[in-house]
Formats: sequence, structure tokens, C-alpha cells
Amino acid sequence: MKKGIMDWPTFLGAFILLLLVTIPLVLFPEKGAEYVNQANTFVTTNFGVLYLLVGLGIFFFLIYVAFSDNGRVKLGDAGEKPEFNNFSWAGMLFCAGIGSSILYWGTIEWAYYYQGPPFGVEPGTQEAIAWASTYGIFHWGPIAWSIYTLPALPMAYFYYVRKKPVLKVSEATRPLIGNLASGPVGTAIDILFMFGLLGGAGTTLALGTPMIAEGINELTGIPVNMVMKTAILAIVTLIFAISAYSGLKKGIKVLSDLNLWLSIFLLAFVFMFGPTRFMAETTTNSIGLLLDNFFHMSTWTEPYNALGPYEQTSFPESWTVFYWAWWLVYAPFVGLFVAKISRGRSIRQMILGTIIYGTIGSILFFGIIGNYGLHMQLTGEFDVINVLNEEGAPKAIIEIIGQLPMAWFMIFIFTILAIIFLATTFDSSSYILASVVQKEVEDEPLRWNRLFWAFALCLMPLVLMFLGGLGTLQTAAIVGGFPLLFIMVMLAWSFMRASSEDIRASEHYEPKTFTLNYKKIVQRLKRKKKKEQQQKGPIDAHFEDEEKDKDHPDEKKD
Ligand code: NM2
Repeated sequence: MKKGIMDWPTFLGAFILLLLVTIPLVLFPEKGAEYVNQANTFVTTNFGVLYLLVGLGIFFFLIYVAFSDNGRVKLGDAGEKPEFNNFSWAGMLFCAGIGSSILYWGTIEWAYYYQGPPFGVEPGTQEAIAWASTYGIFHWGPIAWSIYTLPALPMAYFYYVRKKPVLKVSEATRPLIGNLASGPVGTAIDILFMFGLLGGAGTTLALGTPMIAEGINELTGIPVNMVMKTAILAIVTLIFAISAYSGLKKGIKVLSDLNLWLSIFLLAFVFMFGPTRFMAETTTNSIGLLLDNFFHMSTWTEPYNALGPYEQTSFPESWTVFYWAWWLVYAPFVGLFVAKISRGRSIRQMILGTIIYGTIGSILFFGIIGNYGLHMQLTGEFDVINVLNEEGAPKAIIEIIGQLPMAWFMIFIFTILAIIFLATTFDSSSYILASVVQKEVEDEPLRWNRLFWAFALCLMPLVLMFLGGLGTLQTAAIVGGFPLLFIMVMLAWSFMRASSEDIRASEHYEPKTFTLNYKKIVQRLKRKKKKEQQQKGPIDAHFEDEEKDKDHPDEKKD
């Protein structure tokens, strides 16, 4: 092992913070939950607007960068080809950024909107149904993926263009804060990011585990209890620890590929054996509704209703703001990961690829599995809402899958997929946590370090799970991620500053503007048209032409 490669202040800082938060929550679960909830109410009611604005701002910023000179910069050396092909790249990107939560929310999110629709719509009405199948796509759509992409810009830029072998959030803010990045300020940024990620991962695990437990219960009859949930966690941890230990190319890529194929199988199966036409029509309809209302949805704060100001359903706070916060805490991690796998691509490719592939993936999940459940609800084939309200979301989710042909087998596939999804999210997280606590990452972070974070990553979520109550978990993620709002702005700024500086100073910089000579263009078009007319003319003319060609074979060359 190279000496001095570890960044101990960050390592210990993050670990101690983790313990400082976890231990009191274990000792005083109720008081702990109360405090966390208070903090949450404070943040979401007072700063909800900020989340929405930052979300939309990031989206616009990325579109701008993608089509600016900064977006044309390649991540790597001239002639370098992308390290991974598009399929693997998109797959890894999706599996790192998306976890088992998409199986959870993709299947059931509509049922919540159906009962508690946005915009003051009556629950259960036609309008509520339309929003029910649209809002999920929005919360997992272009803005969400933009939040993920932003941190990848500075990180990939510094890693592959400026060739700094440091995969750290603080390093990405160096152009802005200068040498402060190497001191306590930088350490604080890294620790905040690590803490946010642990909170976000807690939410993921707390959602995924009961769902997997319900699946196993349906398959084997073993009752769902704490022992089973702990066993599931142990298995997931084992899988991702092995994968994290084997590294990026072996472990993580293999799991992601498997994940991708299983997802494709599941989606194709549901699409074929479910109400295909309904799913296709509803998804298409939702895409239109989303495009029509994109700005409405992304800025809806519900400032008042007929009853007066602040008389709210709290839809924006509990959904959109919560989601943006959740994507935000994962963002630097996914950003680092996207950066790491994007060698050889241009910044524009990286931006558009992440937003487009990511959104398409989300649309497929919500459009297929979500609308499958919605269809059963509407036809009365299966009362999803009743099961949801009586027995909870995990049960409702597994029951929806259980309505498919070959139910046992499909629940099996779904459960395995959830386990692998959870493992891929966690192995890439521990890979990145390990990278952040090293001063340098030559090729991969150290093995023992990767393993350490693989296990540490389970500690807080496990505790939070025992604490119970999804509310507390969502809350932890939101509160933990609040400072990231500002770090995101810093990241954007840093990237622009550094890349613009380099572009200006570069000899190779050739702005691809060109002049157009319209006169010549018109002449050329005329000539082309004439030629085409000659070629496509009436049959006789065609033969005549051929005759001519025979007589004057050279003419063709002109
Ligand atoms: N996001 C995408 O739990 C997971 O699936 C990982 C969740 C942020 C909502 C990420």
C-alpha cells in the first residue's frame, strides 16, 4: 500500500458523524424521530421553494452547457475511444443511480397520487388518474436526472481533462474556493456529502428491505419479521461487499449487466402479458401531459387554495421537494460514478446521455409496471388501493406482480431483481465513499477501504429501519442533504470557471462557427434539383439519358 494515500480527517470525520447521529437515535428512538421531524418541517416548509428553483435551474444550466463550447470538450485524450460501449454505459449509469426504489415507487406511486392528487383535483376522478400516471415520470424524469448529472461535470473534467487523480467533491470546488479545498472547508464539504449519501441510502434500504421481505414471504411462506429483514440485509451486504471488493470492471459491471437484463425481461414480460394497449396509450398520454405541464409541475408550490394561504395538501413538500432532496443526496455520488465511467466521451454526450437514457428508463418502469397496476384498479380486476391502505405498500406491490401469469416465477424474478438493484446501488456507493476518503485514486480505491464503507453503509440504514416509520427516514435524507443545495451551485460554477479558462487558453480551440454564402447555396440547390429532375423524369427521359450515357460515357463524370 502506498503510504499516505488515505485522507484520515475525512475518513474519521465522516465515520464519527455517522456514529454521532446513529447512537442517539438508537438510544432515544422516539425523541430522535421527533427532532428529525421538526428539522424536516423547518427545511421543507421554509426552503421548499429553493429546492424547486435549484432543480429547474440545474436543468436549464445543463441544457445550456450541452450546447455550448464547454460541452464539446472531450473527457480524455485525443483519439481516445469511450471506455465502455453505450449499452454498458447506460446500464451502469442507470443501475448506479437507480436502486430498488424504482421497483417500489414504479409499481405503487400512482396509487398515492390517485388518492391524493395535486392541483386541488378531486381524488379518484379522471383528472386524478391522468396525474397519477404522469407525476411518477416527472419525479423520476429530466429534472431528477439533471440533478444527478451536474456533479459529474466538474468531477469528470478534473479527472480526465486536468488529470487530477482525486475523486472528491471538495476537489471539484477547488477552482472556486482555491486552497481552502485542501483544508477544513474541503473536508467539511466531503463529510456533508458522505452524510447525505448515508441518509439517502437509508431511505433506499428502508424501502427495499420490506418489499424484498414481502416477496420472500409470498414465495416461501416464511413470515415477515425483523429476523427475516436482518437476514435480507446481511445477504445484500454480502453480495455488494463481494462486488465492491472485486472492483468496478468485474463486480459492479457484472451485477449491472445482470440487473439490466433482468429489468428488460421483467418489463418486456409485463408489457406483453399485461394490457399492452392500455400501457402504451397511457404512457404516451402521460408524456404529453408532462410536456404540457412541465413548468407548472416544476414550480408548483401550492402557496394558497380556496381556504386561504398555506391551507395545503402538502403535496409539493411531501413529493416533489422530498424527491429533489433525495436525488440531491445521491447526486455527488452518482456524479462521481458517471464521471468515472465516462472516459472518452464528450461532456455533451455525458449530459444528454444521462438525462435521456435515465428518463427513458424511468418512463419504461413507470409506464409499464405502474400502468399495469392502474389498469387492474380501473377495471376492478384487483383492488390495489384497498390492499395498499389495509396492508401497506410492500404487500400491494408484491400482490400486483402476483397478478401476472406464472405468478410465482415473476415474483421470484422481481425479488431477485430488487436484491441485485439494492446491491448495485450500494456497491457503487461504497466504491465512491472509499474514493472520497483517499487523497488519490490511481485506478481504484483501496480494497479494505471499499469493504469498510460497504459495511458502514449498512449501519445507519439498519438503525433507521429498526427505528421504524418511513417518515423519519425520508426526513433524515432531506435534512442531511440540505447543504448540498449550495454545494451544487458551487459545483456548477467551478466547472464553468475551470473549463472556460482552459478553453480560452487552449491553442486547439476552434470555435465551430462558419459562414454561409447564401448565393452559392441557392445556385447549388438549383443545380441539384435539375440533376434530380433529369434522373427521376418520365421513363422515356430516363431511357434517353441512358442512351446518352452510352454514347458519351464521359459525361457522367461531370
Ligand atoms: N432516487 C433515484 O433508492 C434508489 O433507488 C436509489 C433513489 C434518488 C429516488 C436512488
